[in-house]
Amino acid sequence: LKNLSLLSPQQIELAKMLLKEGQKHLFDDWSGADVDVEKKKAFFDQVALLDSSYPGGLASYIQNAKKLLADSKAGKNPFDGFTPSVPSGEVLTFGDENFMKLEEAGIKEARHAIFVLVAGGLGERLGYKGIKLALPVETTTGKCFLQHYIESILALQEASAKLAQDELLAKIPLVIMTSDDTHARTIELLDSNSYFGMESSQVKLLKQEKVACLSDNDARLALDPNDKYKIQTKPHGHGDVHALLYSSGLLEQWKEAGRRWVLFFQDTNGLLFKAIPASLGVSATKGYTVNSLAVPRKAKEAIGGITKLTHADGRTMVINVEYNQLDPLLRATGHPDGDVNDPETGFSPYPGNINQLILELGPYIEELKKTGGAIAEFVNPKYTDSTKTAFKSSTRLECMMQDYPKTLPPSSKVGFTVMDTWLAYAPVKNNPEDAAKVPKGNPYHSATSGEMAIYRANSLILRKAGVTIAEPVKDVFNGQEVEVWPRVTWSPKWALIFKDVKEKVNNKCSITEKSTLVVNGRHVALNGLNLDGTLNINAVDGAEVKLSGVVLNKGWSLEHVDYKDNSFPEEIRIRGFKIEKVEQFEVN
Ligand code: UGB
Repeated sequence: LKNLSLLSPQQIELAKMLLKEGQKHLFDDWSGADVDVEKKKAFFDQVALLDSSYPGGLASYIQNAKKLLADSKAGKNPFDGFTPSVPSGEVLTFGDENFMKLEEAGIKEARHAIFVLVAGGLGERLGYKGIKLALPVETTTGKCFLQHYIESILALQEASAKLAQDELLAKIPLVIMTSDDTHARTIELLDSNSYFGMESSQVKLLKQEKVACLSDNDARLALDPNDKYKIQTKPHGHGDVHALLYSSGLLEQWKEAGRRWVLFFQDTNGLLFKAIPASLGVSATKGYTVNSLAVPRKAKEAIGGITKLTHADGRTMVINVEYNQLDPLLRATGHPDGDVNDPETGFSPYPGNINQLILELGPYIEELKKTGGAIAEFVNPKYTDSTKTAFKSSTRLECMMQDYPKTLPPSSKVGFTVMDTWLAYAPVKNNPEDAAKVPKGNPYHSATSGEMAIYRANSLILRKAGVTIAEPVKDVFNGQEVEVWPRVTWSPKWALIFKDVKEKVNNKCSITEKSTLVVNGRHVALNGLNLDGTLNINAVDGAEVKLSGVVLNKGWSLEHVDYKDNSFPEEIRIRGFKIEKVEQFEVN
């Protein structure tokens, strides 16, 4: 290395650091100083990037890895000394007086919000090649997740500014965390759709970097099998979002501008914005510095459980325990059956984490100043045998955004809000084959169930507002039995909260099971409308539309599609049906 005149002083320091941290093997196959000069430069560029994108630098990463790998080898329990118990939080019932009050409080607060969408993950489990943000939420309108999210934030922005009669904070910022896997395609999706109506300056993209892979228990960095001048890298997890936000400097700017809440959310939950106003209302009225949104959880369901952990020394915290750790933790602490449903409710007593966090901005910044955004990490090596001396393939450190409360002082107000699953949570994560294998009664978390959940929620909300909605029928798509409700969709500007819906429909309306209703417009009132078929309403802003009477036509039907049938596009195959548009009534 000394002979390499190509090295800058900074690179020489990085080389020394690598040697000090036991990484000499990286250079074992390097040829003479004058060979592969460009590749060697690129190697040090990569090392510099790995160094600058990890809180504390690459040396810290290697040291943390050594410690976590030693703990893993020793079989150390990450919850050693802690006893789990069921925490208490806010349990909300959709549509009651308390819920509606919280929704209004949430709308009021929305103008102080910042939304942060973590979208660096690729849909590997889903078996979809594109970015998940580009997938349709439902195929009646075909709107993609990103469009739905942006339209929801814009509607919140407008409703909140109107309530406060204040334009000062009007533009709600949206941060999107991307990765090398999703960055370019996210920009392309935004650009080619004029940011779905949002001002481009409102959207900030922060790209997370991957971390170095580790090839053994000594945390020796793994080289790319095809390139001896490149370190192999893998994603570090959604926990990166905190360090990225901190180092961007954006949080301080927003705090100065009067913002108060940071709302984190995931890439494919089409129901989420139905739960946002009330949960933000809970944060504001309860003064929670951390508020996690949760849903009732079936035992062993593949979502984490929100758990109160009490240490032998008296410390307590309310934190997500991942589903693969909850069962062993319970068994080890006097619950021999582990993670099981409460026979009375049919659900696990531990609420399910849906990774929607609302953090109060001021305390969040204070905490990040202490930690630099570093989040408790874990490592999950797949060992070749029980001696745990070698790995089947390289591993890396990982981190999760919901582990943020782990470092908080005990005085912090950490709470959670439980809402019905039908209202709040329908992610699209599993491919058809895996979804079909989900134990009966547990949610599929597939493109099929994600779309059906939208129709179900909208139908149930209309029903609660007095509309007569037909009972759903059962059908099987891609091996998954689902309830098919009338295909009701509306744009967020039509209704954000239950009060909006109640004001725009009356109890003389009815919708049959075969029906499809698309409401796209602000002032559309359904006043004694009897729908048996498809009705598509598009109203420009300012138009006042009142609909009554009977709409009867052949409507739109769902045609089965097999996921193995390559003649259909991937986004159709993964849901197992296609909408056949036979006949509709359109109001423009
Ligand atoms: N993501 C990133 O932005 N970067 C990454 O490096 C990785 C992911 P997954 P996961 O709600 O159902 C979480 O892979 O991590 C984004 C919780 O840990 O879909 O397996 C990615 O783009 C779990 O407790 O989920 O499980 C996506 O938007 C439970 O709540 C998001 O992070 C579960 O979500 C989540 O990534 C759930």
